[in-house]
Amino acid sequence: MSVVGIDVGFQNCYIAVARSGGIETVANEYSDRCTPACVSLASKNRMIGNAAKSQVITNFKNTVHGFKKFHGRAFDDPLVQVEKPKLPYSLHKLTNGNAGIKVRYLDEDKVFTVEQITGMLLTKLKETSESALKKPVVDCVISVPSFFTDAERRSMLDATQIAGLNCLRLINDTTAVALAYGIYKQDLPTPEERPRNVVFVDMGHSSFQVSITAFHKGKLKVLATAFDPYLGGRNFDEALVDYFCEEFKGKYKLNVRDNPRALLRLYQECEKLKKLMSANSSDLPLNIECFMNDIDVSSRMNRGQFEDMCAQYLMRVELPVKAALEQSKLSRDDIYAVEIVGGATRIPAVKERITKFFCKDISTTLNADEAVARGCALQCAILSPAFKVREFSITDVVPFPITLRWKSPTDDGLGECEVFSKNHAAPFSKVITFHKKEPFDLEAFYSTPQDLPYPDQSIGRFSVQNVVPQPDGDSSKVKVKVRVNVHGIFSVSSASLIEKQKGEGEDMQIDSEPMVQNESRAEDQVTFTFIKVIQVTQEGASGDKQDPAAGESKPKVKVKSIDLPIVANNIRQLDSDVLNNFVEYERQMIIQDKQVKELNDAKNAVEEYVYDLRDKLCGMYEKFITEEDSNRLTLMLENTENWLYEDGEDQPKQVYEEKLDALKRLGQPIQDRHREHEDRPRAFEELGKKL
Ligand code: ATP
Ligand code: K
Ligand code: MG
Repeated sequence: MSVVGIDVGFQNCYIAVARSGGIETVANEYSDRCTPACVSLASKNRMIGNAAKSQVITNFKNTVHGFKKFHGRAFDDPLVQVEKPKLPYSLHKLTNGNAGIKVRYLDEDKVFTVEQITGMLLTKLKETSESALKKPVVDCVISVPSFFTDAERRSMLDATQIAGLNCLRLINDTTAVALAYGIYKQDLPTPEERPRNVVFVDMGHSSFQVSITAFHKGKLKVLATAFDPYLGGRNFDEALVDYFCEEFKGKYKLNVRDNPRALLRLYQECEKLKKLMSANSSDLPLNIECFMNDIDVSSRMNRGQFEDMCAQYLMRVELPVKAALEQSKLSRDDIYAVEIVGGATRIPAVKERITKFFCKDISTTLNADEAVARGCALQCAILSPAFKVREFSITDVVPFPITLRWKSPTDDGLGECEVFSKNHAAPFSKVITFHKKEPFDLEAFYSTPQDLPYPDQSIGRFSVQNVVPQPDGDSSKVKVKVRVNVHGIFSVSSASLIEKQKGEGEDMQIDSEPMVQNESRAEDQVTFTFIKVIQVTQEGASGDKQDPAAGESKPKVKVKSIDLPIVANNIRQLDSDVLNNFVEYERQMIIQDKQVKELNDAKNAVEEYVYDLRDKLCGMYEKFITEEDSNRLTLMLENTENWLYEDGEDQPKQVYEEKLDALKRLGQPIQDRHREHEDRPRAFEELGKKL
């Protein structure tokens, strides 16, 4: 079993693994610990990560980035519609209404779902972790923004399946950071002491998240989360891009927005400039050669100007921070530390706003780029039975309140009840008791659409089937378990009918259950989950909730519990058939990429051998070959080089392998003569030593 944590960022992905007794972030084949969230489709293969990023401008129509926000979204979703005109690649409406990504792949038009694109990215991240750990990787923990709704989380889980990963937990970005912060701390308060309250702030490329977490020895409890899902580093890039587009329109008569390549280059240069301005408050140049229509452009900018033009974004920094503090019901004095992570918190003005709000210096003890991935790996280690790690319990929160509404065909009215309030502890299960004579539907939805960064408040419909009246015609008691699971996903997870048995008593004894039960289940190993019993009578259609503990005790009767099937509907998730096809297709693409890589490697090996041998013929091998043979071989190498660019450009792997063998047959004897010559004095030397 592997211990792997993956931070799937909007722009940057990081991987951490458990290795040699600790948690380490790992580098990819480019010795880069950051893998860009970028996938480029081409006529023979795919490029993913760094290789794809280098295609952003050259192959812009088929190089996909900035797709994380499309998870679980319909094509007509307002957010998708806002993003669409800004993308260099095309979006396409899928038959199920979802947003698909249209590209040219293997010389054909192809539409991929966002789950498939993220699946490709995850395939790459999986391979990188496999080469770091030198073993297959399946189990992992992956981070998502704390404001992701059910549909977005389900979509992310589908993507992990497509990549052949088993995600043990989708953990919220800021919770992962809190874990990375707390688990190594030796001086956390004991259970009797007041908690240590820490604020975690993460501003990435696309979003801004804040959480307030209370720490005790061996545990953390998230008290509140707040966010601005639309504020991140890219807003600051866009402000610069807007500014220079305007400037270049006047100064050079260039319409940059009409030229996708130029626009993409401007984005890249503006991002670099933005980063430079974080370290430097003086005037800085922006120069781009051959920018558009063969024109070189140049301009200048300084931090003061930049902050002025970004005032509208900087103003928004305080809002989630303030909201989180209010929700936590803490005062500024209760805050022990403010820890910041995420690339965009390096912007001095962003840091200033946070410092000013808390009247406190912010700490940067965590690695701003790697803390999320490290937290994910730690969570994976905790969940892994094969890995010993300090006990640490994590209690997260429900970001948006969830309401359940019920109806059965002959019910006169609807009933509803908020089952999870905002910032309710998660994962968490509750049992709700209904009194019903027939099957009924439960409709789950987010209670506050105005606070939801998602256009559809519905979560799904759950039909509780096979409900029948008691033999005497009375309503049956139906216990329904609802839960927010480790991934932060809501479901009606089980239902059972409690059948009256012939016993001494006439009434079922329904009220003597403890109101709160401890329950620990395999999938919630991290924390004990409380089951709270809410009693909802059939008249509960009017919304009444009874406190079962208040019921008078009755004589005990035998009861039999029958499991009831639940059919989930209207859940925004891929069908299992579709998902299986995607899994299979991803496998084929992996094979295809591997074949292309092997082919390229075979071709490169020929080229390398040509260069290497040619160099040596005029150098170290000179004495070991006649001039005539050397000339003939040099000519042959030259021919091979030309062939590689002409007829040999696109040949099967075997042809390159044969070519290499043929060259080696000529090169090897020279190499052997050279080696023999080199070894001879050494052999004498060693003989001399022995004598
Ligand atoms: P998200 O969390 O929104 O999914 P992400 O995790 O990919 O996105 P990060 O890697 O945390 O984002 O941060 C990337 C952002 O940080 C980019 O906008 C980048 O330009 C910005 N950034 C990185 N370094 C600096 C710097 N020195 N100054 C200003 N901005 C920076
Ligand atoms: K990241
Ligand atoms: Mg991030």
